[in-house]
Amino acid sequence: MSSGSKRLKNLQICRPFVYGNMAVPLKEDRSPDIPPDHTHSWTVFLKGVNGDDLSSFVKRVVFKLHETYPNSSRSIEEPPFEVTETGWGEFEISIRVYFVPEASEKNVVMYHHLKLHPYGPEAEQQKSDGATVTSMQYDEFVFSEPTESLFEILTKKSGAVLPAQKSTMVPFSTQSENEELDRLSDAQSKVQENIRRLTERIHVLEQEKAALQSL
Ligand code: SLL
Repeated sequence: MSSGSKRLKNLQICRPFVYGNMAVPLKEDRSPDIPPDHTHSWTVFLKGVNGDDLSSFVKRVVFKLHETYPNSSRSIEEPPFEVTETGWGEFEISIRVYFVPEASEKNVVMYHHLKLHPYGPEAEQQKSDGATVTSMQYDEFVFSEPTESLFEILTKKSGAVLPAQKSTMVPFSTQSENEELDRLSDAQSKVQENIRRLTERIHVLEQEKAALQSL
C-alpha cells in the first residue's frame, strides 16, 4: 500500500455542496445561432457552499443531458463545474462526480430535474416578469474512513483564509483586520493540529484493540 492510501478508522468527513440549475427566457434580441424553437437559456451546476472550491478533491463532473442535445454527455474537468445551453424542454440531468485518485472513492451520481418555468405561489407574476428561475438542492459528500491523503487534502489550510500580506503603510483598520486574520489562522492551525493528534491517537487505540482481539 502506498503512503497515504491507508484509511482512517472511525472517522467521517463531510463537504457540503449545492447542485441545480438557473434558467432565463430568451429575449427577442437572441443570437441568430440559437435554433428558433429554443425558448430558454439555462445553466446546470455543481458548486461548493460559500464559494468553497471543490476541485481539491473533485476531479471531474459529467453532466448527462437529454439525447436531443449533441454530445449529450458533458465532462467538465475544472471549476466552474457547469454547463450552459439553450433549449425548449425540461428533463432529468444526471450529475456524476469523480473524485481525485488519492481519495480512492467511487464516483457518485445525483439527479436534477431541469427547471425552465416558474413554479410555486409566485409563478404567474414571475412568468410575466421574465424572471430567472432557480432550482437547487443542498447536499453533502460524506467520506467514511477517508484515506490519509484525502483527509490531508480536506483539512489543508485553504488559500482563502491565509492572512493578507502585511505592510507598514496600511491604514489602521486594515492592520487590525490583518491581525484578526492572523489570529484566526493560528486558531485554525491549532484546531487542525488537534484533529491530527486525535486521529493518530484513534489509530493507535484501533491497533491496540485489534491486537487484543487477536489474543
Ligand atoms: C419534454 N421529455 O418533452 C422532455 C424532453 C427535451 C429538451 C425535453 C432541445 C435540444 C436541442 C431541448 O430543449 N430538448 O434542440 O438541442 O419536455
